[in-house]
Amino acid sequence: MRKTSPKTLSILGGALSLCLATAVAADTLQEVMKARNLTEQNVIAAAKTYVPSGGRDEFVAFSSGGQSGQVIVYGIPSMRLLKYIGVFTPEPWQGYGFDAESKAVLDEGRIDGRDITWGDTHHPALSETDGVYDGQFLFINDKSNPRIAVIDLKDFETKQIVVNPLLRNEHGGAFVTPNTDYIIEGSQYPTPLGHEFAPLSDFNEKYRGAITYWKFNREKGRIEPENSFAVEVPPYSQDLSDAGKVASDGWSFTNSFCSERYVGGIESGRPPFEAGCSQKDTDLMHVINWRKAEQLFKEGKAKKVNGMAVIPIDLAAKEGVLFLIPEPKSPHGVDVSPDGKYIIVSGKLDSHTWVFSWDKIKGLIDRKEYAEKDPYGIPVLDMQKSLHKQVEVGLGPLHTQYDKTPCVVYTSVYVDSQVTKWNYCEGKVLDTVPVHYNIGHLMTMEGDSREPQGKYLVAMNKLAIDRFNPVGPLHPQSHQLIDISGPKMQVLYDMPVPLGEPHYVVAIRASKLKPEVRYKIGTDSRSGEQSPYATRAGSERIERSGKTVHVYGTLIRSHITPEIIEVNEGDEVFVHLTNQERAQDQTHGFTVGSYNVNLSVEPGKTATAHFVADKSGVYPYYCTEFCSALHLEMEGYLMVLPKGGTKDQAKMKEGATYAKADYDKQVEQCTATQKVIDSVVGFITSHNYKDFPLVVGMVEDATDQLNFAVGPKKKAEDAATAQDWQNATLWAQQWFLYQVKTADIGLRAKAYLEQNGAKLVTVPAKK
Ligand code: K7E
Ligand code: CUA
Repeated sequence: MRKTSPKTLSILGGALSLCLATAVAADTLQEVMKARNLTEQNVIAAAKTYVPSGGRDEFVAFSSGGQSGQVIVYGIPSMRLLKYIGVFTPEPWQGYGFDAESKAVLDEGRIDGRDITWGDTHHPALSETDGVYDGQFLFINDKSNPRIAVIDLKDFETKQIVVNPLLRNEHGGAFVTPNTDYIIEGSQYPTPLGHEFAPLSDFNEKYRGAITYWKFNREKGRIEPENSFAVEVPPYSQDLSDAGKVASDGWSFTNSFCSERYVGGIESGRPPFEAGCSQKDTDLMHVINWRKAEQLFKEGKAKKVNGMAVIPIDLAAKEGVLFLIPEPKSPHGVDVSPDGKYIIVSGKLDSHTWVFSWDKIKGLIDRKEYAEKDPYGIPVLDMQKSLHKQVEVGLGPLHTQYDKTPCVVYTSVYVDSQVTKWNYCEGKVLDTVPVHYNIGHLMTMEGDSREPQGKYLVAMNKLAIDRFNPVGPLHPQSHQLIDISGPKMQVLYDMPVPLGEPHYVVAIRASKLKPEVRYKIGTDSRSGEQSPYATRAGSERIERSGKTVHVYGTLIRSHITPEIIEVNEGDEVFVHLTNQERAQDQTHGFTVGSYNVNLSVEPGKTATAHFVADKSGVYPYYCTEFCSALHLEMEGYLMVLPKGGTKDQAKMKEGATYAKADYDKQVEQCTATQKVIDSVVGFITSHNYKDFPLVVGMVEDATDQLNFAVGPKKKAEDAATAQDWQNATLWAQQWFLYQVKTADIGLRAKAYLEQNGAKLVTVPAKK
């Protein structure tokens, strides 16, 4: 017969009294609104963004981290921060830039032999399959130091950084072609290509831009520089890019903002750049047939510049690779429609947004109907003949994103601080909403893919004056969430972003992301390969050869093996640590103070700390993640012996503190704990726990922990037989610790089952 245990009763009683207490203490909605001075609109906005405790967001956003050189991950609609991903900048929590493996990734981003430990990240791009986000990879550019990084969304880690060997800076990246064959990176400020010098007097002749098409190998998850190429372009100061899709697949578009080719010199009395770069009424959009350029590259017709294949301007012009079209003055943003039939460009100094028609452009190109040639011999198409519509959307329009509803778009309007919703097919404005303040990019859910999802829009505002609690002259950035599901846009939430100036964000339906929770044991997470230093429990060792010391160690709740490491002053030390855990979220850290060492070793991962022990002394090391009740005891000593020191300085004297009575007491405790474990196991196995994958994982973990207790138990009993009460007591203590870990996980699993309505399947066996 099944009886409700007294323990269950007391838990039930606790829950009941909690309910009653809530009912008594809670205010009504009206009272809360009054006390907090909230309007009905506010409450509706709150309800639209609120995700209850334990709930999930519908979309996951990847935001550029601006000058932080990182990527910020947050959920939509809750705007809750989920992660920072270290990309161009060391990120201590993830050990990124602190373990030898990630240092190798950051080293790929060195320029001219110099470490570049930050990045000006602007545009993240998600990998696409057939123009639709597939959730596999994320790419992001560094504007200041022309680089592209590859982040694998299996573990949200940066795997590769490539440096553009042609450019000194860029802006039109990262944008992917519809099957992620190429990642586009366009130049910004013109320079001589290939990192060369040329005097400014040769600006028109020697200074250039280049649109680079980095080949991406999806199987390897890496960019292949040897299979990548660039198209040389005039010194027009290229800005943003976008890849054509569907109708315009095989083409890409890049705008420019200083086709005047003006060079300032304010200090010598010349009018500044800003004046000279806005003389003309129009700038020039670059239209590039990258498929044709790829063919020329494969035929060996590209020339090599600093190791990169480049299609020169004259070849590009002759072979129908490169065309120009006048576009609104000082544009910022070129956005291809989901069907690829329209290209929308906004001029910062024009209140109109221009809609170009791909059909018209393609017709002009096919008929070789050119208005003129630019000074470099590039065919220029007639503006009016390429245009579909010009629409007045407000002062200082910048970027455009697409809605789920065909023909509907949203444009950020910088000077007017607003988002304008409009119909580009018919050319009419539908709605506007103020944002706070001076919006740069904006982003709709999957809004730059072939299948925009509508629903929400994020406005990335440059200025946050008066929006948040003041924190000094450097204000946070402001991301505003806007509901776009109805005919009228509604601002729902202001999120301060305190980590650099994010420029662009992309958001993907959360269900498309399938990140892993653990690594295969011994994985070098930065390369994705099995680490040559992977170490299994039981094979930990310290190997020396001359002045080099390799420590092969393991981490598991709650100890680091080895616990004493002895080296000589001046030794080069490698500490390779493998986390033996299979349980979710059981990350261990590792630091050696004063040596700038900090690792993050997630379950299954192998990471290496590398340093020269150049100062003798005693250096405690420890785990930096609060991983378990005995976390503080997850410690050890690095003994750096002074020159000329003797070996036994790291030896310990054994004391004999414990007697038989201590041992017996410890064993008694172990026996009592085992009873608790048995009852928890009884509860779990009598329920349908196998229907709960999370609990299955916990049960595996608990079983592991209990199996670990077997060895210490045997050692304790052997020592007791030999009447070595000191070691018998200590090993019995270790046996107990594994039991505690087992019970801890078991109780968590039990609570989860209770809270999630697990059903009784068998009657627990009577003990
Ligand atoms: Cu894509 Cu800031 Cu509009 Cu760069 S952005 S500047
Ligand atoms: Cu491992 Cu704390």
